[in-house]
Amino acid sequence: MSRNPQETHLNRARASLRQALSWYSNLRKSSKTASNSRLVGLVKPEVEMLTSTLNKLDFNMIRIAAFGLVSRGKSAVLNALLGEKMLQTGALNGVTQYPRSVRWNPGGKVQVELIDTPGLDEIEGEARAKMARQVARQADLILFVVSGDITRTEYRALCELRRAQKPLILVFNKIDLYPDTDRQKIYRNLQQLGRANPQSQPLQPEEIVMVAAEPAPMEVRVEFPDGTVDYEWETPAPQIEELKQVILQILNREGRSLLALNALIQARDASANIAAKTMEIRTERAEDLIWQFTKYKALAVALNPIAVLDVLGGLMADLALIRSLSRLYGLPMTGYEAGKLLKTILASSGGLLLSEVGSNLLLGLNKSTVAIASGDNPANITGYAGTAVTQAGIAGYGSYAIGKAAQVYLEKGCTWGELGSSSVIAEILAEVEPNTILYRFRQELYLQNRYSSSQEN
Ligand SMILES: Nc1nc2c(ncn2[C@@H]2O[C@H](COP(=O)(O)OP(=O)(O)OP(=O)(O)O)[C@@H](O)[C@H]2O)c(=O)[nH]1
Ligand SMILES: [Mg+2]
Repeated sequence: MSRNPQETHLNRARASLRQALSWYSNLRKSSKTASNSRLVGLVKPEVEMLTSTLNKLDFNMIRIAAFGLVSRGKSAVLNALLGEKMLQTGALNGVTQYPRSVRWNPGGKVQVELIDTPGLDEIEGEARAKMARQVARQADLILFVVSGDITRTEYRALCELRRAQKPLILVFNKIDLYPDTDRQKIYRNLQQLGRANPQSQPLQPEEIVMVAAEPAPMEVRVEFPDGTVDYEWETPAPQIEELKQVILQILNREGRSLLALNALIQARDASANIAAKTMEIRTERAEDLIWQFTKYKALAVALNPIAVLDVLGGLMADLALIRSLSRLYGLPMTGYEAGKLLKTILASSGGLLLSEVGSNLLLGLNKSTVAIASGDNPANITGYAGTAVTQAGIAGYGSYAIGKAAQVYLEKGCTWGELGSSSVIAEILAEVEPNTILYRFRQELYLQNRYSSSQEN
């Protein structure tokens, strides 16, 4: 690892995105058929997304979005961080109607963009909630703002973000409204949130920060020297310092790794979408191709009297099928997929070999000798035909299975090769230091995987 792992992560992410882009721009050049230009149109949003994500990496700008239900104080929290009232706040629900971003200079080298979003639970504002979700998807770090015990909608949104692998800080705002004991109780409840779910850890103390972004004015009793008493309204200063420190620490320790990770997650999702769209549009032609290969291979195996040539010929046909399929889809065929596929091929050739051995035992003759010896003896001819049909069936089925396996691997595995986004994500997560958001994240993923694999068993 280089002296600065964060720089390495950024460089790996850049390389991965460049590779993905070059693959998919080849798609555009590969053929000029009508279905191809339709496909290019279909995957345009993903390709554009990859391009803009790559550009963002070069700017080194970390995007932090405030996210949550209406009136929790999202805008107020961002104002408090900025130290001035740049974003409108108010008691009515739905003050913020569109996402808005402001630059924040917290000191140090990192550039930060703070993004304010509309409330998630906008009444008659499904479109606004959708906007908020889109912003959240692109953010590198989320400030999830709540102002007390959380509601079901908040809990769901929180789970959704965790599933989407979003690093977040739970900001408990408006603490000025709660007496200390209530505040501690709510804090403990928030911490236990994760526990409700067997695949989740409880939130760590560093992941929950209590603030009062825009404390309500308080009536204070003022006693004058002459004994008269008066009451005045005073607005307490915001309590935001702890949140600022937590953010600064995250930015310094892992800001660039977060940037890299987020770019890779977006690239992974974009690649998966591209693969799915490609598969969909090419299904019919792929099915034809697989069927043709299946027929030819079955025929070749049935007609070929020499056992070893059966297996070799079958193997060649399978490899050719995979190559044709990956060309048809225009999807990257990485070593990872090729390796997995090879196993499938060997298993299928194994089937062929076994049938060869099995029929030899059964008939006491191999197909080659039956062919030679059959002459004009009708019984022998039937023997030959029976063996050949079984073998051809197995070979044909093998081809079919391989064609199907190739489809699945091309679709699911296109991000797992050398420099594939999923591989680089795994690499980065394997290297993160303890006591970072990413480290906790990795534990979370580990738990999730363990949970889902125990569910499958
Ligand atoms: N008491 C108290 N009130 C707060 C605090 N922070 C914000 N508020 C008040 O809560 C209300 C909502 O604050 P906003 O910042 O507008 O909330 P928002 O989440 O941006 O709301 P929308 O944009 O409508 O979704 C305003 O009246 C704020 O004055 C706080 O720390 N304490
Ligand atoms: Mg707002």
